Amino acid sequence: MIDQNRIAAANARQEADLRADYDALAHQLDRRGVNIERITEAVMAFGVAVPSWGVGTGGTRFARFPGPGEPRHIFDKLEDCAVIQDLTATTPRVSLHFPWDQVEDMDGLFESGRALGLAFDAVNSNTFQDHPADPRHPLSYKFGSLSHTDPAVRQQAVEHNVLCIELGRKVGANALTVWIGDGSNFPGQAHFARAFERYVESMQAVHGDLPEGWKLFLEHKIHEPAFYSTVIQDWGSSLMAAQAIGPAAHCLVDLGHHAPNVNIEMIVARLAAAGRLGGFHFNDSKYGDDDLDAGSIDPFRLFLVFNELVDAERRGLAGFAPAYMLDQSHNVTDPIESLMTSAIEVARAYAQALIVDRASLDQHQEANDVMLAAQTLKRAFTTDVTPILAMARARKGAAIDPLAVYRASGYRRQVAEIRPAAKGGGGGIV
Ligand SMILES: [Mn+2]
Repeated sequence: MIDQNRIAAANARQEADLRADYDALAHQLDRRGVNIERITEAVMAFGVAVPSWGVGTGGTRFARFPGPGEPRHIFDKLEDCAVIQDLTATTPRVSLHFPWDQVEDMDGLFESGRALGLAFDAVNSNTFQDHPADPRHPLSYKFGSLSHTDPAVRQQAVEHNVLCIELGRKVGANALTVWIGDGSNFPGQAHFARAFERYVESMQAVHGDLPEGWKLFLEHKIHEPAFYSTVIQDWGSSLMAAQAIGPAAHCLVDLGHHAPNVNIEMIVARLAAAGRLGGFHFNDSKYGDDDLDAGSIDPFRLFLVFNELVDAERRGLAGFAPAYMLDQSHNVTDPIESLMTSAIEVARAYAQALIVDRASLDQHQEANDVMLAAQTLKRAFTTDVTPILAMARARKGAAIDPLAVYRASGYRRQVAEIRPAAKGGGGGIV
């Protein structure tokens, strides 16, 4: 954790400058009919969950270069997550992944989180790799899991998901995210329709085990690890599956899981209209990757996604309550620094979307005034909302400049003395 006095001392040095910038922005927004306090309050209430696996150094298929002080287990991971929350006040929840984060004493895990000021978000199952150490997993997922041709493998995968629900209940989670690696690498390898039917049937069994109030998130991905076809490839497959599985099934949009140039903001609008938008995994991508820091490549797209979310919220769509999470792999940066930066970038997109002049946008759209409609969005996107984000953090006791306070704290150096250096080597999803 980061010493509160350290944060307060750093903030005291920057407070006057922030106040001046904030007041200047308040005047500018006021002229546009926007009350800055309303935006700041909304940003203060905004949160995005951090994935437990995100605080470890990731890798590519080719290699992994571990950083110093890598977390050894979930308790170390929680400490790193607490640092992110201490400094940004934007990441109050952690998303666990099983079996990676499974411990004997799940109640103790819940308490450890609480002591650090953290709660738990959706839990994630893992049937994209084998679990050789687990006697409940004698069968291999090499050729699929929930959609496998062998009913015994499907049953094993269903039971793992049911176990994840049980573990999630112990830490106060209320959603299960299911991403499968099922698919094919060769034309002809799999029967598209039958594989999809088997997936739906398996997921119906998982759905039947959901506790009251829980949601089941279906995460689609266009490719990888299967490179020819995946069973839940796109939002269409995801929506079809969710509608067939049951009312608690919702589609989860991972920004990096689409083909390049796909209009993700429109997918968001469609899923919201269908009442099946479950939530997000935020990250960014340039080519076929899906793990770069949120807003690092295409911040305009992130803004356009939030523009649809704010619009859906404003229209009061029934049951609209998407879950927000980061899902990134940090190969060349300190994961804590990347996650802090990404959380702030996601909050930035939200704040920018909140200042869109929606009455004008509606008017320009109805009048087919293309240029003014486009400029209405651009005007919000090009507004520097940094003072709003910093003020929201400062009011919650977090840092005006999280990165500077983190580096000055020496946290990474301190944990590197306690945590043994991790070995590098081969690639693989981490
Ligand atoms: Mn994801």
